[in-house]
Amino acid sequence: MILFTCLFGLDRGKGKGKVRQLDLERALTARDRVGVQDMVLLDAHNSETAFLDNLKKRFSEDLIYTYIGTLLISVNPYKELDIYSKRHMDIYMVVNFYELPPHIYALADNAYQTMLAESNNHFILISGESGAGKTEATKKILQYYAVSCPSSSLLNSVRDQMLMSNPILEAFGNAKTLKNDNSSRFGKYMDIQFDCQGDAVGGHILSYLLEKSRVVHQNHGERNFHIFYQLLDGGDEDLLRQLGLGRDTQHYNYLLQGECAKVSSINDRNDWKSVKNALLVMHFELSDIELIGVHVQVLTEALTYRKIEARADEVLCPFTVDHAIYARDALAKAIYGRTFTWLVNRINESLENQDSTRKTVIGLLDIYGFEVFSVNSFEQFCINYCNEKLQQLFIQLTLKAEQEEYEAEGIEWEPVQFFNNKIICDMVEEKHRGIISDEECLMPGDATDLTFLEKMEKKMGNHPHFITQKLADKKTRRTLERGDFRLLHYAGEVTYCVVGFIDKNNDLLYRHLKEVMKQSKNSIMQQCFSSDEVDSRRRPETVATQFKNSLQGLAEILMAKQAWYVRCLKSNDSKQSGRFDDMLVRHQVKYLGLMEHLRVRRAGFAYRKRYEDFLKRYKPLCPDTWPHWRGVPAEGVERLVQHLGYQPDEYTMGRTKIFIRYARTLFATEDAYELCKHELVAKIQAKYKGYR
Ligand code: AD9
Ligand code: MG
Repeated sequence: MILFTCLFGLDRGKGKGKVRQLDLERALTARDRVGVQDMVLLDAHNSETAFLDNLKKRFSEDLIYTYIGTLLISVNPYKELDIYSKRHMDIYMVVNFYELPPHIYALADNAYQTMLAESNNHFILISGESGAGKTEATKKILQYYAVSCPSSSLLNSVRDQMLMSNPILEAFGNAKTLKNDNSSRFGKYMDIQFDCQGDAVGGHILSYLLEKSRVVHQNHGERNFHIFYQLLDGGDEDLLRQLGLGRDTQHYNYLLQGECAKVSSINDRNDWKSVKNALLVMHFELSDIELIGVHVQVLTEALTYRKIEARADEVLCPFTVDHAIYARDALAKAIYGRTFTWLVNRINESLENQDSTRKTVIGLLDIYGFEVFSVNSFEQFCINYCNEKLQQLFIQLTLKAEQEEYEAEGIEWEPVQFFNNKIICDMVEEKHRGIISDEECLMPGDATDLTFLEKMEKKMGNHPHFITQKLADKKTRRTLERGDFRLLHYAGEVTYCVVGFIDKNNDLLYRHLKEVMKQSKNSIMQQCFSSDEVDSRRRPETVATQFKNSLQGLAEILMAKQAWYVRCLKSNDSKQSGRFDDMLVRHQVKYLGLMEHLRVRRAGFAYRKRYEDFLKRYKPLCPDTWPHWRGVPAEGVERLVQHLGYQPDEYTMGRTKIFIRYARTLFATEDAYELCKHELVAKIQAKYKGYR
C-alpha cells in the first residue's frame, strides 16, 4: 500500500516532482520494518496487539504519525524531528492525503482544501492527556497555514500576528507541571478565517478557564506561569527597576513554592525576548506593561481591613492574618485572571478582520489534557471534566453519528460496541443531580467542603462512577480518606481531595477590593474591574457553572462544523526520547476508543456525499449527466459511477448519499475531474479566442 500510495502520488500533476524531493526511501522499505501508515490496512485489524506493534514499529523509525482513515494519531517523540521544514510544507501542500506519509501537515492541508472546495467551516480537535503533544500539534498546524496559504503582502501582518499570539498566550497561560514543562493551564479555541481565495485574513480566540490558583500556589516541582520567570531573567535593568523587582526568584513567595525556578528544557531569557518581540508585533504599547496603579496606602488598607456596611454607615474592621492572606491571594488571582482575559481580547482586536465579505473558518482546539497527580483538586476536576466533554463530542461525532447515519441511510451494518462516557458527563453536569449543577451546596454560608461531600454522597451514592470513603466498601477495596472522592473517568480513576473546592468554586473577591481596583490609574485595571460589576448586587455564577456553560457553548460551535481529529499519545511518562512504554500507550489507545474507531472505519465507508453535491461536482465526467441531469439525483449518480467504472465493492447507495469505501476511489475521481476541468477551460478559451 505504501508503494501504491507513493506511486499514486507520482502520477498526480501537483505531486509530481515534489514527491521525489521527499525522503521516501524509508517509506519504500519493507513494510515489516515501518508498519502500515493507515491502521485500516492492518491484516489483524481487530487485534490491539497488532495496533500497538504498528505504532511501536513506526515510532522506532521516527514515524510518529499514523492514520485511521482521516484521523491522525501522533505519538510524542520527545525530540526534534526534521519533518517540519518549509520544504516539507511545500511537499504536503495540495497533494492528497494518502499520497505521502502521514503528517500533521497532510491533515491540515486536507481540512483546508475541503474548506475551499466545499466552502464550509471546519475544526480540528486535538486531544490526548497532559504532555501528549496537543499544543505542539496546534502550533504546527498554525505555522502550516501561516506559511503555506497564498499570501499578499497586505495580509502578512495578520499572519505574523496569528503566529505571535502563541508565545504571548503561552507565556501567560502555560507553566511547568509535573507532567509537562510547558503545560497549558487554559483552554484555547482559535478560529482562523479565510477569504474565498484561501487567504488567511483574520482570527479569533476563545479562552477557557485559566488555572488562576497557580498564581498564588504551586505544588512541589511545579512553577508559576512562565511570564514571571521570563521577566525576572530576561527583563532589562530599567524595566525591573521601574517595576520595583529584583532578579532573584527566591525573594518572591509566589515563585519559590515549587522549588524549581530553573528548568533545564526552558530558556526563560530567550523566551522573554520572543514574548517582547511578539508584543511589539501585536502593537502592544510599552506603557501597557505597568504597575497596578493604586496608591500603596489604599491598597494596604484594603488588604488588611474589611469594609462592613451597617445600615447607612461603613465600618472598617481589621482582618485576621489568615483573612488578610486570603484577600491578598484572591486579589492576585483576580488581577492575573482578568489581565489574561484582557490580553486575549486585545489579541482578538489585532486579529479581527473588518471586511464583511463571507469567510470560512478552520477552528483549532487545544485544551489542557487529562491529568492525574498524587493530590488532585478543583482544578483537576475541571480539567478532567472538560476532557470528558471532548471525548463525548468525539463519540457523538464519530462512533455514534457514523453508525446512526448508516442506519438512517438504510445501509446494512453490524453495530460496533463502545463505551459511551455520557454517563460520566451527566454525573458531573446533570441539572439538580450532578456534581456541579446543584448551586446550593456550592454557595457560601453554611456550606463547607465536607457538607458538600456529604450532599454528593447522598445524591450519587449508587452511581457506578462515584466513590467516597463511606461508599468505598461497597464498590472497591481500595481505601479513601474521608475528605476524598473518587471518579471513575473514561481515562482512568482519579481521587480528588475536596479541601478548597467550595472556596475555589465561589472565587470570592471582597467588594471593597474591587472598588479599590476600579480606582486604579492603570487603564488595563480600569477595564478589568468595571463599574457594572462593582455596583452589581447580583451573585456571580460559580466557576464550575460558568465553565460548564462555556463548554456547552463550545460544543455548539463545534457541532456546526466539519470535524477533523488528531489524537495525541504520550510515549512515556519520563519525557524521554526513544522510549515507548507499551502499557502506557495501550492504556491511551483503549480509553481514547481508537480500536472502536478503527472497527467502524474498516467496516464502513471513508467518504460520503449527498447525491446532489456529488452530481454537481462530477457531472462533467459523464456524457449522460453533462451539462444537466434532469432525472432523480440518485439515478444520475449511479449512471455517473457506472461510467467511471466503480466496482460494486467500492461504493454503496444510501437514501440520500453515495458512500465510497476507499479513499483511492475518490482521489481517482478527483483526478479525472481536475483533468476534465482543465480540458473544458482550454476548450472555452480556444472558443473565446476564435470570437476575437
Ligand atoms: V498539556 O495537556 O497542555 O499539559 P500537551 O499540550 O498535550 O500537554 P505539549 O504539546 O506541550 O503537550 O508537548 C509536551 C512536550 O512534548 C513539548 O514541550 C515537546 O518537548 C514534546 N513534543 C510534543 N510534540 C512533539 C513533536 N511533534 N515533536 C517533538 C514534541 N517534540
Ligand atoms: Mg498544551
